[in-house]
Amino acid sequence: MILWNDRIVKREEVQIDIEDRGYQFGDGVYEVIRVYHGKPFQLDEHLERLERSLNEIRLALPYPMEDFKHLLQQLLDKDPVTDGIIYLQVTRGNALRSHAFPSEAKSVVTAYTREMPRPTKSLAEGIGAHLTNDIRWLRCDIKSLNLLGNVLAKQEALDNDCGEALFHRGDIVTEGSSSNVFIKKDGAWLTHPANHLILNGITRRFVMRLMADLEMPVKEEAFKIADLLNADEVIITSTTQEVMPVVSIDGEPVGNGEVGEWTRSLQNAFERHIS
Ligand code: PSZ
Repeated sequence: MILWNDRIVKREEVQIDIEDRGYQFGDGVYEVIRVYHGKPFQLDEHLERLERSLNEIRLALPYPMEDFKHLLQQLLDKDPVTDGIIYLQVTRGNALRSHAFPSEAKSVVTAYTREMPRPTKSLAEGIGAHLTNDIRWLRCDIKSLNLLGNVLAKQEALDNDCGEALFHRGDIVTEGSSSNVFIKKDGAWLTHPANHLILNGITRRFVMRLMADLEMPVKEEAFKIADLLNADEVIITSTTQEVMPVVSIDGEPVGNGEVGEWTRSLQNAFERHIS
């Protein structure tokens, strides 16, 4: 089933126009919400970020956010998942192709649910990461449908037998292609400040609260490639990757190459919250 504007319909019934601006310009925003045991996780936080993304690109939902929240719950009731995701996107709608905002177009909303098991094997063993130049635009804080820079980086990581690409702008490490990154160095976690160069991840914020609970110092402070390569522990965080250990970077081990102690404590705390 698909939530299509204000109706929940069969997939075959959805009609997306070839002149939808999401299709032609990537003119829209999206969210991926985790579902654990059939219930959305951090739903309000995701909807708040959606509201922010919409405002930043001067787009509006066709109805109040509260109605959208109810529609998403109805979608989940009609198409339940145990451990999965809700994907949603909002585009600037259909109009004759022309860059400037159309005067008449109505925004188009779509959402669906999908089963997605937790990545338990990689969570236990960790993944390899690949450093790559951050070629994206300068509004990475907007969860925009334009993901070409992220797509190219992720493929480059996979081509190098790595699970994630880590972006750097000059000497500064920003974030992953679909995740935020933290390093543990000198007894504290460091992560890039939430400015225009990164997406302020819902998981990033949640994990920072876990760090505080566990009395692990955490600083939102830019760090360099050399700091990353010399870190004791490295993790990436995202809605689907949770607290994912990075155990090597371009083939070189992080620390002793094993999942670190602070990382394990964070993973345990994360599991307690979602179980
Ligand atoms: O299914 C997937 O692989 C997902 S679900 C969410 C993401 C990937 N990525 C979110 C993301 C991102 O795309 C960038 C560029 N930076 C950070 C993140 C992490 O954001 P949250 O924690 O909100 O998912």
